Amino acid sequence: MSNYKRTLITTALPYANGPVHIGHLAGVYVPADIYARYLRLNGQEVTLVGGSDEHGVPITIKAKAEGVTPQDIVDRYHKIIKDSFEELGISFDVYSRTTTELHAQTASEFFRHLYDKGEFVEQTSMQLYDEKANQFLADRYVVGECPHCHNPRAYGDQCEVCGTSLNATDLINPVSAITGNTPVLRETKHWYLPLDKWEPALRKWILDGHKEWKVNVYGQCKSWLDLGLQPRAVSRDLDWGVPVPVEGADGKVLYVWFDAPIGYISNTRELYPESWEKWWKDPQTRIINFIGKDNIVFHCIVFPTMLMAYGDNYQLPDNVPANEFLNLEGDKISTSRNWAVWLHEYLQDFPGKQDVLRYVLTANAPETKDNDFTWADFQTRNNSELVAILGNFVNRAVVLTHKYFDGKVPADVHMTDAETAVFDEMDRIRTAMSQNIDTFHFRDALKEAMNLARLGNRYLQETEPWKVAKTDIGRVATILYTALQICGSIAVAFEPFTPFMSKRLCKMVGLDKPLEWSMIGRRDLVAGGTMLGAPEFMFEKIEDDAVQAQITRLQETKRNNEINAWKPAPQSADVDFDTFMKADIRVGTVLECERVPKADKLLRFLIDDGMEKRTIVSGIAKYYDPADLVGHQVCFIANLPPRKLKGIVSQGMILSAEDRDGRLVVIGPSAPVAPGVQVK
Ligand code: B3M
Ligand code: ZN
Repeated sequence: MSNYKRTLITTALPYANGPVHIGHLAGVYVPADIYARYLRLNGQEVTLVGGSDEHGVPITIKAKAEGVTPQDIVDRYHKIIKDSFEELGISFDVYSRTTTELHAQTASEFFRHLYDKGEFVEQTSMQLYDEKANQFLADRYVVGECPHCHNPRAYGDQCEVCGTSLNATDLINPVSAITGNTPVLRETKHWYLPLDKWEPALRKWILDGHKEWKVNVYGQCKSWLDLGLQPRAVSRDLDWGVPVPVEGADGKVLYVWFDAPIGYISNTRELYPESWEKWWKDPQTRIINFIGKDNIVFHCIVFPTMLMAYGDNYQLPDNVPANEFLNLEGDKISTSRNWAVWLHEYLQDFPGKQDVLRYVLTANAPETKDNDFTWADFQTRNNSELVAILGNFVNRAVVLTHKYFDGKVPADVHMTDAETAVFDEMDRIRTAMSQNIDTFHFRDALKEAMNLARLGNRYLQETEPWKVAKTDIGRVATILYTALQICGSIAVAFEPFTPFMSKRLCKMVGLDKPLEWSMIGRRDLVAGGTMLGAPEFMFEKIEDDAVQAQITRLQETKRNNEINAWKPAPQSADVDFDTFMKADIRVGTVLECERVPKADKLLRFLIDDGMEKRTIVSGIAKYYDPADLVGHQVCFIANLPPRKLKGIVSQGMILSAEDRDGRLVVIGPSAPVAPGVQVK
C-alpha cells in the first residue's frame, strides 16, 4: 500500500450513443470498482468518478439517422448506462455527464487558460467540406480508403482495420457520411496542442518515471513517442459540443477528446464543489485512470500534456492500467453489428445475478491479452466454481452449525495444528490478494479469494465433523467455529468482487460490523455466541436453457448480419448461346418425394418427365417437408450424366434458387404445363 493520502479513480467516460456491454465492463468498470472497494476496505480515502461522454460526431450521426436531436440521444443512453451501472453495483461516488453546465464551464475555462497562456498553435488549413450539407466534415463524417491498409471504409479520425489514427484529409477518395457527396477542400482555422513541444517531458515522465506500468500501456506509449509527436487539433467545425470560448470561433466546438477527459475534473467538481481541487492538485493525491487499450494515447499522452500545459499543480496520473479487449464467442464485440452482451439486457435476463457477471468478467478479464467471453464458460464458472466450491462450502458450514449447535456459533474452542494451518493459509491469501490488487492483477486476486472456499472445503473434508459428532461434540465446536471464520473471511475477501453475495453472507453469519480488509484471516471474526441466519444458498445453478437462449439470440444476430451484408454475386463470364442451349432443362411433375435415410440434406424424387419416370436426388431436405412437394412441378436439367448419391443413381438435377440466408427454393413453371416440356 502506498504513502498517498487519497486516491482518485477515474473510469473512461462511455459514449452516450449506445448502452454499455460486457467489453466495457471487463475492460474498465468492473476492475475500477474492485479497486475502489478494496481501497475503501483498507480505510483509504477514495473517490470513484464516472460519467457519460455526450459529445462527438457519432452521437450527431445517430441523431440525424433517427431524426431526433443529439440531446435526445444522450438523454436516452445516459439514463440506460447510469441505471445499469448502479444495478451492477459499480460504486461510483459520482456518475455525471458532459452536457452539464458545470462541465461546459470547466472545459471552457480550461481551454481559455491554455489559450491565454499561449499554449496553442493557431493554424489555418484546408479541411473537407460538404457543399450539399453546408458543413465541414469532421472525424466520422467522412469515410474513405485508409492510406495505410487500404480498407475502403476507414473513418476521418481512425481506420478500424489497422488501428491507425487519421486526419480526414488523409483518406483516399473521401465521401461525406451525410450526403454521400465528394467533399471539397475549404479553408478553416483551428487550435492545435503542440504535443511535439512536450515530448521530452513526456518521455521523462513515462519512459523513465513509470517503468512499472503495464507492459501493454508502456509499450504503446513508447511506440508513440518513438514515432515522434505531432500537434493535435483540439477544435472542430461542428454544432454539437462545448463552444470554443474565443472571439471569432463561431461554429467551432472543442474536440470531444479535449473536453471528455476534463469531464473527470468537472465530475469531481460536481461531487465536491468546495474541495475538488485537493483531488487534482495535491501531490498527495494519486490519480488512477481505468480505460480500454484504444484510449491509451489520450490518457497517457494528450491529457497529461493538457494538464502539464495548464500548470497550477495539476497532477498527472500515477497509473493507467488499461486492459485489452474482450471478444464474444470468438468475434470482436461490435455495437453496429449488435454483437455484444448488453448490460441492461443481462440484468433483465438474469435478475439478481450481478455477482455472477462480475465474477466471470474478472476471472476472464483481458488483463494482458484479448480474451473471449462465451456463454458456456459463464455457465461453467457459475455452476462449478461459485455454486460447487463457494456456495457449497458456506452452506455446509452454516447447515452443520444449525444441526449441531442450533445455529449458534460455538464459543468453547480449542485450536489444534489443523486450525493454525487454516489461519496461516488465510493470512497468506490475504497478503497475496493485496499484492495482486495493488498491482492491478485482479484475476489472480480473485483466484486467491476462491482459494479461501477451497481451503474451507478441504478442511471440512479432512476434519469430518459429521463423523466426529458421534464421539466428540467439543471437537466439532472447534471445527465449525473455524469453518465459520473462513466464511467471514470469504465475505470480506469477495466484497470487492461480488458485493451482493458478500452482504448476504455477512447477514447469514451475523457479521454486522463495517468490513475491513484486515479481517481476512482473523481468528475471531465471527464471534462465538452469534446467532446465524437461516442457511441460504449464495449462488444457484444456471440451467442449460437459460444459456441456450442467449446463444440462440447471438446466432440469430449473426444470421441477420449475414443477410444484411448479402450482395448479389458478380455476374459470371459470358457464355455463348450454343453452349447454353446444350443444357436440356425440362419441367417434370413430382410423383414421389421422400427423405434419404442417413443423409439429412437429401431428398429422393420420382419425377414424371413425360417419357419414363426418373429418380433425382436433391440436397434440399433442410428446407422442405417432402410431402409438400408431391404433385408440384419442378425444373430439372435432364442431360447431366447420372450420379450416385448415397447409393441412389440420380438422373439429373432439380433447379433451385439460393436465398440470402442460404435457403434453397425449388424453381418451377408459374402455371401447369405438360411434364417433359423444355425450358428455353
Ligand atoms: N468516450 C471513448 C470510448 O468510449 C471515450 C472515452 C473518453 S474518456 C475521457 O472508447
Ligand atoms: Zn487502415
